[in-house]
Formats: sequence, C-alpha cells, structure tokens
Amino acid sequence: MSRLKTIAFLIFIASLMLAACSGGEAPAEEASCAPNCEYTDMVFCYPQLGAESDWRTANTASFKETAGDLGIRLIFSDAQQKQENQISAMRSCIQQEVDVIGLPPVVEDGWEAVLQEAQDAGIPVIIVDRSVTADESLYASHIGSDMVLEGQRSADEMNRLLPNGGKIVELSGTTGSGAAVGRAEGFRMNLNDNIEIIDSQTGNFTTAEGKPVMEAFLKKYGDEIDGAFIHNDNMAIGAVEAMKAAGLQPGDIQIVSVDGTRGGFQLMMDGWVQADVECNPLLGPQVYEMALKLMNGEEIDREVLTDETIYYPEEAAELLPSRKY
Ligand code: GYE
Repeated sequence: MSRLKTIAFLIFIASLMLAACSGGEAPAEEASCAPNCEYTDMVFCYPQLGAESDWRTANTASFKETAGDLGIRLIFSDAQQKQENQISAMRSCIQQEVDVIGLPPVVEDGWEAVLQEAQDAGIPVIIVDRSVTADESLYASHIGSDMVLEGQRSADEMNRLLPNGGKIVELSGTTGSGAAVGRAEGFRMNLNDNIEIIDSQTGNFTTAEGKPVMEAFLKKYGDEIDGAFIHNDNMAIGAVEAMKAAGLQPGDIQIVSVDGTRGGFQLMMDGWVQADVECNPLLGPQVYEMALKLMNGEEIDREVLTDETIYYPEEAAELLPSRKY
C-alpha cells in the first residue's frame, strides 16, 4: 500500500470508530451567541402536561416566575393530560426554532418520533419531572425526582404504621406515567410480606377522580381496609372526603401520601395522613441553568435527581406557614 493509501485507510477507520462512539447522535446545534449566551438570549419551550394537581400548579409557577426573573422568553402550553397535545406543542416549538425544550412527559412511552424530530432540528430536550422510556441518546438529560425511591420510602412508612401487617389499597397516579410506575414499583420492593395490597386503581392524580375511587374501595371492602398508599396529596384530599362521607374517623385507615403540598400538610394536621413523602416541583431554576449550559455547549449531567425528604404530622403545623406550595 502506498503511503497516501495507508493514510486514507487510517482516516476511514478513525471516522468509522468515531461514528460508532457517538451512537449516531446528532449534536445539538450551538446557539449563535455561544459560548457567551445569557438568559436573555434564551427562548425556552415548556409544553406542560396539565394542571391536575397543586404539585403541577407549583411546577408551572416555578417555570413562569423564574423565566420572568431571568428574562427568558418562555413558550408555555397546557396539554390537559393528553400526550397528543404535548406532542403537537413540541412540534410547534420545533418549528419556531426555540433554543431548548423542557418536556414533562405525561406518560413514559411514545416519545421517540418527536424527540428524534427535535434532535434533527438541533434542539436539545431536557426531560423534566417524570421519565420517558425512549433511548437516552434522544435527549440531553433528565431532571426530576427518583420516583422509585419515593415508593420505597412510602412502603417503609406503611411498614412502620402497620407493624402487625394488614390489608391496604393503592390509589395510583396516571396510568403509564413515570411517577405512578416508579412509585408502584418502589412501594412493592420494600413492602413487608404481611401487608397485602388488596386493590389498586388510578385516580389520575386529581382530587375529583380520587374521591370516587376511595368511595368504591369503601363500598367493596368496608372496614377490611387498614391502610392506603395514595400517589399524591390531591387524590388524598378526595379520598378523605369519601372517608368522611362514609363516617370514618382520622386514623381508621393509615394513609401514606406523596408530594408534601399545603393540602397534604393540612391533612396531616387534621390526623388523616400519617406520612407525606416529599416530591419537589420547584424545578425551574435548575432546568434553566442546564438549558443555558446546553446553549453554550458546556458539559451537563445526564441525570439530576432532586434531594427530598419525608414529612410527619408532628412537624406539619410548624412547617405549613413556610411551605411555598
Ligand atoms: O406527584 C403529582 C402530579 O409527576 C411528580 O404529578 C409528578 C406528579 C405529582 O400530578 O401531584
């Protein structure tokens, strides 16, 4: 082989290796202001999934208020818990050539096509809050809670509340959502063998749908129910309404809920909820910081999990006034 041919061959092999390493990932286009982009240069798209809970309202406020404070142009929409609405909102943002998209996916599956479209357009996507099942190469990062850990923590609390075992019901979040799937999985991982989940139904994370689900449980199982794992505080509010209507007293059913909203704190103060596992919705500042780094072509973490705790009735009254949501 002549020297020239050898060099050409080596270049060919090197380019093959490079392509293999990058996994076919199209790099996000750097913004024209890079590497000195500022928040005031940013157009950020947030196709919010809905307004189903107080958690969601606080999450929306966090994105809107922080955008206002930092001078970011926010393109916001509300998909009313419908994936197809979120997908068309994303497509509209891609068409408008936004700098970064933050996607809080209503369900885990079915995002491949639109994520690919964003990638082809050079627009990085940060998955916010719930997770997706799409391949990691299709998005820049995920910032949100560890839903499996929240489920595990909830089970630890239920184990503590029912030391001699018992029968419990589960009021699950939106079917197929990362939050409901993760919490259900983590809960089953840690739950003691002597505690039996006798039924599990979705209340879609809303107060309005949580109430009839608990009503039906009470009708079907009566006083067989020792405990309830409820995937968010808004459904717990609905469930407690049903329990009150059925003549139950606080503590008749041991309740573990998730979120840590003001409504959840009030339920703890009134004796209805025995533990509230925190899920923090105030993700705006963190997500925008990462979005700016992406615009400037800086390194980012592929997964950022929120640091969270568990709240108890004893501290609820003291903490309630300082709660932001
Ligand atoms: O727990 C619930 C909301 O995805 C973590 O969605 C979020 C959940 C939250 O509707 O209240």
